[in-house]
Amino acid sequence: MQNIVILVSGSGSNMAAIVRAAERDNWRKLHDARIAAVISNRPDAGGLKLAAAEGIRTDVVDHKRFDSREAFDAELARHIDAHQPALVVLAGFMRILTPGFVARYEGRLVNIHPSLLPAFPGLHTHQRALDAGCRFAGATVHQVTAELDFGPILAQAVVPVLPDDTAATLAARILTQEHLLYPRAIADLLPAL
Ligand code: NHR
Ligand code: GAR
Repeated sequence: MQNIVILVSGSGSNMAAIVRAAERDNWRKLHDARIAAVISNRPDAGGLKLAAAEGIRTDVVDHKRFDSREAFDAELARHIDAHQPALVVLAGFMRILTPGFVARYEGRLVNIHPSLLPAFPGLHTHQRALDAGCRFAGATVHQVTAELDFGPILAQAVVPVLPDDTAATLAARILTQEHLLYPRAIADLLPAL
């Protein structure tokens, strides 16, 4: 069985899209894969309730209880490794990960970032795309490496920027595409793991 562990920090809509795609497309039969657990660094993340409602195991490793990134990442890795994952998926996960953590999961750690990388790594991507006058924006699924939002690109989706867009309207248009893109990119990756 290929176990997938999903890390979230917020509302978890990408996580929910992956869970629904796994059910709809029967990843159990097709890829011998399942979503084994959803882990959040925030106890109040909406994604935890969504996952629990789907019958998925949930877990919290609160980064505020640790005084270094290394200590947080070590505890996070311990909770992840309990599920012996073939793949670790960042879905709106908001903590930068240490090089040691990234090395542990090399080749089986992926992220979705709400910009057309290599443009706009880091935070506040939608406002930065608007400020730059971009006519197109989008999302990127990439392998996670030690360098933030810089790992090999696996898939991208493009949306137009419309004249009256705000960061919020652009984010919503991109998020709709993320929900299609991320499950597809993961399904494409599973046979290679
Ligand atoms: N870690 C590594 N090593 N490499 C990547 O490519 C990573 C990563 C951790 C998270 C997601 C990423 C995104 O898609 C991601 C990619 C958080 C921050 C950030 O600045 C930046 C990028 C991403 C996620 N976080 C602040 C921090 O100090 C905290 C912000 C907050 O809590 O709201 O960790 O954009
Ligand atoms: C998504 O747009 C995701 O790409 C982005 O946050 C949103 C999370 O939504 N990720 C980052 O900005 C990572 N730094 P979700 O929790 O509903 O999936």
